[in-house]
Amino acid sequence: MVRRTPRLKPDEVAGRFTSRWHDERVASWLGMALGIAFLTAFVTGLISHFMQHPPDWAQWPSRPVGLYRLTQGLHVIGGLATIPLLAAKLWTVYPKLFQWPPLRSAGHAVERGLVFVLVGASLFQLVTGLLNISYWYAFPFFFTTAHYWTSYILIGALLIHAANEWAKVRRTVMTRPEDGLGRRGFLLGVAGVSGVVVLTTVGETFTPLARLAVLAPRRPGRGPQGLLVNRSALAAGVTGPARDPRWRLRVTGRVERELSLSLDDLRALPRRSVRLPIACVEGWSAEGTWDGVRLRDVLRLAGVDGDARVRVESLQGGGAFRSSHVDPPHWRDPLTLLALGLNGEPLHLDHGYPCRLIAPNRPGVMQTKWIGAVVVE
Ligand SMILES: Nc1nc2c(c(=O)[nH]1)N[C@H]1C(S)=C(S)[C@@H](COP(=O)(O)O)O[C@H]1N2
Ligand SMILES: [Mo]
Repeated sequence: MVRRTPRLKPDEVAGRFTSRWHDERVASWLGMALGIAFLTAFVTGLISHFMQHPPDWAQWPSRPVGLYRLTQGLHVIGGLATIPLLAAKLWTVYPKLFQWPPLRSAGHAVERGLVFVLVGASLFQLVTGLLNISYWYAFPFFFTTAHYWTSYILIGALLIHAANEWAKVRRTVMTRPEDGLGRRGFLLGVAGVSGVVVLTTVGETFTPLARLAVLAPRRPGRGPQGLLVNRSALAAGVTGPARDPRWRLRVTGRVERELSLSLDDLRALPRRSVRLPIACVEGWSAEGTWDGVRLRDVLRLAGVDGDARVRVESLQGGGAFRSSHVDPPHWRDPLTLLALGLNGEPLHLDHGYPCRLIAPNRPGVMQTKWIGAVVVE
C-alpha cells in the first residue's frame, strides 16, 4: 500500500519550530513595545515634517528652546532602539509564515496581507532611516518623501493590526502563565540590547553621554570651532561669494526701507550672545555660544513689524537647504540671531561666514548658513 504524505496541520507546523520563544506571550509584549515605539516615531516625525513644511495656518512656537532637539533625538535614537525589538518580534512570529493552509478565508487573507504590509513598512522605515543617518544614500528615491509617506502606511496598518490583536494580547498578557519558560529572560535580553543601542548612540544629542557614543554616526565636539559641520562651504559651492569683501546683507521684499548692510554695518549694531544648539534632523545636536545681531533688530531697521513671514536666503545657487522661512514667533524671539561669531571667534567659513541664522526650537536644516538676503514676504 502506498502511504500518502499527510498534509501538515497548523499545530504540526508550529511543532517544527521548537524554540520556546516562538510564543504568543513573547510576541504580545514585543508587539506592545513596538506599537509604542512606532507611535512615538510617527508623532515626532510629524513634528519634524511640519516644522519644515508648515501649513499656512500654523506657526510653531520658538520655545521651549530645546524642544526640537528632544523630539528629533527621540525620533532617531528611539528608531535605532526599535531595530532589536523588531528583529526579535519577527523571529518570534516567523513560523507563522509557514502556517497551513496559508489562507483559510477571505478575512484571513486580508489579515495576512495586512501583516505583510506592516512588516514591509516597518523594515523600510528602520532600514532607510538607518542608512540615511549613516550618510549611505543607497536608495534611488528621495529619502524624506519616501520615509514620510511610508509612515502613514505603517501607522494605518499598525492601528488595524493592534485592533485585530487586542483581545489576544489582553488575554495573554493579563493571565499568569503556568510555566515561566524563561520568557522573561528573553524579553529582558532584547530590552538589554535596545538599551545598549541607546547608551552607545544617545550621546550624539545628549552631550553628557558623548563619550559613550561609539555607535553614533556623528559625535559632538568634532569639527571647526568645536561644532560639527553638515555641509561645508566647499560642498555648497559658496567659498567665493562668502569671502568676497563686497558681500552685503540685503533686506528686501515687503519692507519700508531696503537695506544693504556690510559686515562692519552689522558689527556696529547691538551685539548679543546666546547659547543654542544646532539640532540636525539626523538626530545629532550640539550647542555653541553664538554672537551676532538680533534678526528682529535688523528687521526693525527696515521698518518691518507685525506678522510678516520672512525668508533667509543663502549665497548657494541651488539645493534644497539654500533658504528657510522664519515665522513671526521665531524672528521676534530675542534669541534669534544673525550670527557673526561662534565660541568667541568670528564664524568659521564652514559654519556660515559671514552670517548665519541661529534660532531656538528649530531643525538644523533651517539654521541657514552664508546668508545673503533677508526677504520679507
Ligand atoms: N545654506 C545652507 N545652510 C545650511 C545647510 C546647507 O546645506 N546650506 N545645512 C543645514 C544643516 S542640514 C545643518 S544640520 C546645519 C549645520 O550647521 P553647522 O554646519 O554650523 O553645524 O546647517 C544648516 N544650514
Ligand atoms: Mo542637518
